Formats: sequence, C-alpha cells, structure tokens
Amino acid sequence: MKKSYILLLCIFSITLLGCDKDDDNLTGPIPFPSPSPSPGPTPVVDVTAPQIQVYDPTADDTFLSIGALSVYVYAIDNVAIKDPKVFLIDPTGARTPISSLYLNTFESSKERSLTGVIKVGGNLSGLYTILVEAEDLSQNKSQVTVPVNIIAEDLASLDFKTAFMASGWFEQSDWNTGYLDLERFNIAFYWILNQNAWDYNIHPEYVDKFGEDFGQHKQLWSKWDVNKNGYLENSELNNGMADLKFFELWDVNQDKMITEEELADGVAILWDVNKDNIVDAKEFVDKLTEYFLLL
Ligand SMILES: [Ca+2]
Ligand SMILES: [Ca+2]
Ligand SMILES: [Ca+2]
Ligand SMILES: [Ca+2]
Repeated sequence: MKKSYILLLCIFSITLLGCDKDDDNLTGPIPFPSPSPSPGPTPVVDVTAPQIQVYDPTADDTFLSIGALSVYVYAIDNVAIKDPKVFLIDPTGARTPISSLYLNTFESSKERSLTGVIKVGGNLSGLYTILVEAEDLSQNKSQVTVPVNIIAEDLASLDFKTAFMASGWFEQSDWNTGYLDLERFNIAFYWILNQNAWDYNIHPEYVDKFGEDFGQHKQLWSKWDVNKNGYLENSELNNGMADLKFFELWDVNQDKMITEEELADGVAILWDVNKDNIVDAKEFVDKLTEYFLLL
C-alpha cells in the first residue's frame, strides 16, 4: 500500500519536479550532516638513509687490471630510493664513476641493485676502492667502500697461482657462493668452450685445442660428439667433462665443491708441462689469457 503511494507520488513529482532514485530514501532516516573531512595522515619525515650491501667484489680480494672485476651491489630504503652510484677510486685518490653496470629491476621502489663486470685497466698497481653511494628520495645518503688489490704488472712477472686467482674468472662463475658445484663447473667450462656468446655452436677445432691445452688429450671433439651431429649437446658436455675427471680430481677435500684455490691447483698440474712443479710464464701466460681472461 505504502509502495503504491510512493509510486504515485513519484509519477506526480516526475511531472513537476522529476523523480530519481534518491526518493527511495523518502521514508529512510534523516541523515546526519556529514562530518568535516578527517585530516590526512601526518606526513612521515624520512630520516633513515638506505642500507647498502656489496656482494661482489669481496673486500681485499685481488684482481688483475686486465682481468674481470665483478660488481654486484644492492641497496634498500625504508621509503623510496634513487639509483645507487658506484665509483672506482685508484691509489692516487682519483675517482671514476662506473657507469657500465646494469640496473636490475625490482617491483618495489625501495630496492635497487646493480651488477656487471668491469676491467680496471691502466698500469697502476695498488689498493683501489669500490665506493657505493645510495640516496633516498628525502636526500638521506649512505655509502659503503670495499677495498680491492689491483695488479697491473705484466703477467709474465707473476707466479701462476697469483695470476690465475686474480683473473676474476672464478668470481664471474660462482654466483656469489665462493665455490662451483658440478653443474656450475660444467656451465663455466661451457662458456670457456663457447667463444661466441651470441651463438651456441661450439667449434670442433676449439674443443680439440682445449683438450690439448688441458692435459694433452687428442681429438677431444670426436670423443665428445657421441651422436656425430656436429653439435655439442648438454649431455655430451657433461659426459665429456666427467671423462676428463677435472671436477673429481681437483676437488681435493672431496666436498663436491671446487673452490678457487682448488681450481688453481688443478689447472697448475695440467699446465706444468715439463713437470718441475712450477708453472712458469711460458707455460701459462698465453693459456691464461685465452681461457680465463674473458673480457
Ligand atoms: Ca629513507
Ligand atoms: Ca652431438
Ligand atoms: Ca672442494
Ligand atoms: Ca713447469
């Protein structure tokens, strides 16, 4: 009864005033006047500077000036951060921005990380510093420094192990873990065998040369390419590497991980061609340059 009364009223009011949905409230409670808008959240003053973590390089590690220096830095802020900046400071104090690092993407505006591989270059040996600066959107700044030793002397003047461990090759391959497990070990050697990062073909002559240079194995390719399709499948690489027994023999403490030192000692045995327990410059310089100085 009430409903048809409202309907009637509506029909009546359409002609005079127009009728809309709000009229459903005709019988509803009288609304309170809406309260004045509540004040917004008090703006928080950000006084906390970002935190920086340097995963690579490790403090006090040693690198050849012609080798690869891997850099991996991460910064996080409590609110929002700008892109961090990374500098190289040489022993004279000269500061050069490292602009070739890749900025990794994060969904969060609080985080940034930069990775890449640089070559220090030049002929100045000594203590260098990697300086990382981070700043948030409220101009709070923080910085972290990591000292590294750089060797700029001629390779031929160095002993093998020093030169090998300063090549930076290991740091590019260990995914910041400090060791290579079997899988990473084989992948690292795949990248040695694959001279061209843009194609996945591995050239038979190069595999043969690798065999000669790492223990005088003859015609390694024909042994490795078991299905004779001219292509090195993953399983062929893994089986081929297993046949060479590098991982097994070089893992001296048998913990199924190869450290940088175990790797250096393992290669040293193969490269000491005249078996006098010294890897001299003639024995290692060309090979180190070819296989482990990848830049
Ligand atoms: Ca902050
Ligand atoms: Ca094959
Ligand atoms: Ca080991
Ligand atoms: Ca020797």
